[in-house]
Amino acid sequence: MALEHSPPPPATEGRTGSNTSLRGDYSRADSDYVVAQDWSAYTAEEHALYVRLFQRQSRLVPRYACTQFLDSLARLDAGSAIPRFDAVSARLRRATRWELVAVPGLIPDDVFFRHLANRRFPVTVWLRKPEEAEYIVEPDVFHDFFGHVPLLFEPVYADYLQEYGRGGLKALGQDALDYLARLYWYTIEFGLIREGGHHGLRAQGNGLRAYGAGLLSSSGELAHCIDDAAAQRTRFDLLRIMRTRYKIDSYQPRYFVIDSFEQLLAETRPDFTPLYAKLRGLPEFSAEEAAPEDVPA
Ligand code: HBI
Ligand code: FE
Repeated sequence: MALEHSPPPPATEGRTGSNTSLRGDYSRADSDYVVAQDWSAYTAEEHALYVRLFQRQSRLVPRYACTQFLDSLARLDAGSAIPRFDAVSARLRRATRWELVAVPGLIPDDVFFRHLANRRFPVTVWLRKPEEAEYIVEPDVFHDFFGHVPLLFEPVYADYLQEYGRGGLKALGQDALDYLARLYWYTIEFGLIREGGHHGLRAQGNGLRAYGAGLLSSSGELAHCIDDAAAQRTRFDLLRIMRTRYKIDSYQPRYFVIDSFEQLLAETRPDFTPLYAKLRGLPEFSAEEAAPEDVPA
């Protein structure tokens, strides 16, 4: 079934602004907002820009990205052109039973969650313009592919993302989307991990690494989140995260740090219903505000 109009902007806080129109072509999307990638329609200029973005980030990630991301990226060998989603899907299915689906851009929350709950990751088909090389608001193919896809090869992370999708579907029925969207933001998009655990020190740095896609695909924030002393880094705390608003138009003032993907998965498996009930009685934090119980990470 073809849609006749663009989707309603997802109802998460600020993710797509208010009613600003989305940039993709939704006219050919099916009822799950899936489109054909139409790989042959990318221009030589688009492939060249993608390669430029890929090379820029590839120089940064060895210092700043988590080990699992680096291992997957090396094996993906996806830096010579905009990747063909079908080819990557075939490999993903074998590795973690995930696959990629092509989408026109941001899609409604319920559709997005249903894809994740079924181990399908929506990847935007279009690429940013050259003048947006440094910064873009909506996700494009570079953000979605470079930032999100490598970790789908990591079995525990892959399970976490599916659990997140299931949780999202539940949250919609409980009027708890704002809480759950913050978990997405502070883990899947802007999460940090302390490799070797909070008590162990690694030879280089402190083992502090990025695993969030918004960081991994960013030219500036990737170094900032690890190196800048002004960035606040707080130990992962589900309740604290769900109480914390976020910024979409600047670097994050605060990052939450996990010890392992196992920790993330274990904390996300339980039913959040009691947590949501508790949250409704608690005040929220602004993005920059510190809480007395914060544990520095
Ligand atoms: N659509 N394509 C796409 N990518 C997203 O990250 C996305 C979305 N729709 C909704 C959505 N995210 C939110 O529900 C989450 O950020 C919570
Ligand atoms: Fe993203």
